[in-house]
Amino acid sequence: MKNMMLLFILFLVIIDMFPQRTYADEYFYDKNGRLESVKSINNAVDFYYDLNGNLMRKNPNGNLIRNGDFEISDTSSGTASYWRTYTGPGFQEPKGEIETSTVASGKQSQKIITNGVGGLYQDIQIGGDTSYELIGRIMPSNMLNGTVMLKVDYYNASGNLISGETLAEIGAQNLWTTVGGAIRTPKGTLIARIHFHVASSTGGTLVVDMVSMRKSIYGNMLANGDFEAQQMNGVGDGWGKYGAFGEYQLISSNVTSGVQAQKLTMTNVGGLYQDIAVRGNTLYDINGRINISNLSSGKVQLIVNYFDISGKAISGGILAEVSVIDTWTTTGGIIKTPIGASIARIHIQVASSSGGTLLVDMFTMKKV
Ligand SMILES: [Ca+2]
Ligand SMILES: [Ca+2]
Repeated sequence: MKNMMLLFILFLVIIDMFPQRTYADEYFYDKNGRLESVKSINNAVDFYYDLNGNLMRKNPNGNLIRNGDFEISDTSSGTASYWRTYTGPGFQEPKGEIETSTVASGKQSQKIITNGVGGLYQDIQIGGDTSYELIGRIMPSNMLNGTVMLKVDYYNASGNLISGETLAEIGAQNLWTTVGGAIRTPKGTLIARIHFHVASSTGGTLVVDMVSMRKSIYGNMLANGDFEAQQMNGVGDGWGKYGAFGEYQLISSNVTSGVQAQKLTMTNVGGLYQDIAVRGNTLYDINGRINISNLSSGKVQLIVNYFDISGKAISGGILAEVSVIDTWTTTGGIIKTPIGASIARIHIQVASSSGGTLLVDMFTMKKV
């Protein structure tokens, strides 16, 4: 009897290390009590509201990650709901903190502080032999060595590891970088374990936010390229401002995808940018739509600059230019990253000292 009991306890301990399964629909609400998402096994529906709170759109291909924006947490834990830090041989369990000053979306992000190799994960129940796009925004700091990775491990119905892959790896610190891209789950996959992994022998600090995973055969690597997600200071989540003082606003009157587009009213040279983790010597296709309403001189340019694993600038240049007025124009092209590139910084820039006004929407980047 005693032995049976011991076996049972051992069984429980082992089971706890296996990927977690979910069984029922889960309902997620925003801070205003509006239904934001309904998630079930390998399925999610997201709900979008206009600035007045009216339901504008349902997206049946919603985000499969639970609490991917880290807005849900309880005060007793430093790790946001649905996320876990890892323990076990070879790992240093990180200290989790809910971060409220350095965020990429909403009011919270997840900070982890490690003394060695360790990280944060979530298990997602999904389908095998299926294509998804998985992206997140990360900001490493206080690392003396090593890198930060986005890794995915695939488990079968018995909880056995089938295979794993590293989707992105960066070493640049104190910058928000979008990491991720397309994945195809191996046959027999029931659970994908999504890791944000600090691969540093002395550890470091990592802030994570805006994690999403959707069914997709396209595999867009940009965060919020369609400017549908919420905003901070008028700029769509995931994007940064630079250059001249300008006005930034998300508008819903003249859009080319979904219900929102980004409006820029610049008084001099400047615009929007986003840093994306890339591999060196690799082809990517970058495309987006631009609608210029006012530009007295110069062009609107798409510029890509490259940085190495330590964050040092390598090279860069203009990918495309637009000057057509009052027309949604698709612009972009294929880039080949230089050898050693780790980050591509994409700028959408008004290249005119007299400024200009334009709308931006539907930006995508994918591996060719
Ligand atoms: Ca957030
Ligand atoms: Ca849009």
